[in-house]
Amino acid sequence: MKQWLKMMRKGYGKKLVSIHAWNAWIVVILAITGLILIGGFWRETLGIGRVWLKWLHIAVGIAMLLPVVYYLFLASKHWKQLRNKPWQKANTIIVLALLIGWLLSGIVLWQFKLAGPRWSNAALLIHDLLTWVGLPYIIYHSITRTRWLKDPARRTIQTNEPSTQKISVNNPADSNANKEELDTRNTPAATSILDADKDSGRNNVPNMEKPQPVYTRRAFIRSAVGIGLAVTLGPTFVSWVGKNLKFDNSIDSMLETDPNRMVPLPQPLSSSSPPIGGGAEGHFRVYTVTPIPSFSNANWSFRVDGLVERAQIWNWEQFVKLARTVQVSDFHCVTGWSVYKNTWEGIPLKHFLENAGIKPGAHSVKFYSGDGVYTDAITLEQAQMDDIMIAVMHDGKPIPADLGGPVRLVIPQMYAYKSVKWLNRIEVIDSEHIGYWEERGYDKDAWLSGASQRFPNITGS
Ligand SMILES: Nc1nc2c(c(=O)[nH]1)N[C@H]1C(S)=C(S)[C@@H](COP(=O)(O)O)O[C@H]1N2
Ligand SMILES: [Mo]
Repeated sequence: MKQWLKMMRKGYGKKLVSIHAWNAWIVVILAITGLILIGGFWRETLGIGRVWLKWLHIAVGIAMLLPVVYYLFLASKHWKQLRNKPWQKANTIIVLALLIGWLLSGIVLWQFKLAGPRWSNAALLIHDLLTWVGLPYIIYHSITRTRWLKDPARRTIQTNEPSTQKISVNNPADSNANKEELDTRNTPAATSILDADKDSGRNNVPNMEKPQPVYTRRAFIRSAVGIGLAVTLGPTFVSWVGKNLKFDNSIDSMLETDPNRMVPLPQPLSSSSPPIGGGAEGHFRVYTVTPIPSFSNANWSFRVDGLVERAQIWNWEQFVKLARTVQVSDFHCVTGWSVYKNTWEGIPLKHFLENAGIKPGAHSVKFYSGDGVYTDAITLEQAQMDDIMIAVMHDGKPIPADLGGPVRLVIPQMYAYKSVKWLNRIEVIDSEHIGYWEERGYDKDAWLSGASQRFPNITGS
């Protein structure tokens, strides 16, 4: 074991440098892929490419274990070397904590089905927070270190040979300029590095330090970080902060600035206001593949048509008069966030289908969004689940445009990409229909893990 550790630590300084370089590249790849994954802007452009990108992000994320674990073997030695450098110590701790935090929360996100919604929700928040705190920190670190690295004698990690070090220590001009470095060299830790290097037998030949290839470092930072940031970080950061850090009353503030102009507003049933169980827990991330559409009585209608006996169309005044029911359900996005205990008030899908009368030959029920782009579908059999709701209210209030108002679909037994926002048409069709995200690689059946217990004869188990 001791022998093996010694092996691991051979050429300690050079190893640290290459671990650092590897790790830097890994972080750059993770940052770029991760930011593209979060960024709403790229969702539509990428389509199924986004699924590949997610796997790349996961694979590279796991690969990050290698430099991190390797570093831990060298850590005690590095630590001694840093003993008089509190800032660099702090930096090392911060970076390690970030990497380990990203790794652990990333593993939970990767295995979100195993972890369950509560864990993955927490992991997602941690993963994002670490990103918005950690990434600027790391960028700052790289940029400040670039300048600092121009002077090889001031490096934290010493790769140069002892003979060179001795010369520079004895050079008064140099030692004045690099007082910080002097301290390190005089510590026992520095001596032990010399010993280790002697073991390796490379020191017999005095070896002058080569000038550091600073340009690679600078090019690295300029190109990789610069491009990555410009393209992704700016706009994504602003919108992430805007949408996800409004923790309290975010729905209320959405309603205050709601672009929808529906008259009259729906009035909640008593079981919906106050909401059953105290209201929703968690917050919705506003997802949309189009700009958020807005509606008024003049441009809003709702229709049920296709393979039905009685096709029908409602305007808003008629639609708000339809009898509604109330239900409480959880809402799960397939990317790992959830909102629990939503009190939805609306019309069960079953009512619309029963009133319209299904014609023979019908196979699926297709849902259209008023954004003109998004659609999805479920089979006629799946449409029999009595908790599928055409929702008009959430927690006793109108649904804001951001969350799909004035009317959105809610399918509690499936992932939320089935829950079409700005729903304005239900069509009964004779074949299956591949929905917006299914076309881009998502599962056609979006069952949640518990669905087969709740609807055994529909989920087929
Ligand atoms: N019209 C439309 N409906 C949509 C989407 C969308 O982009 N456009 N995204 C779906 C996805 S993937 C999720 S997770 C939920 C998000 O709902 P929210 O934006 O209200 O949080 O809406 C679903 N319905
Ligand atoms: Mo989603």
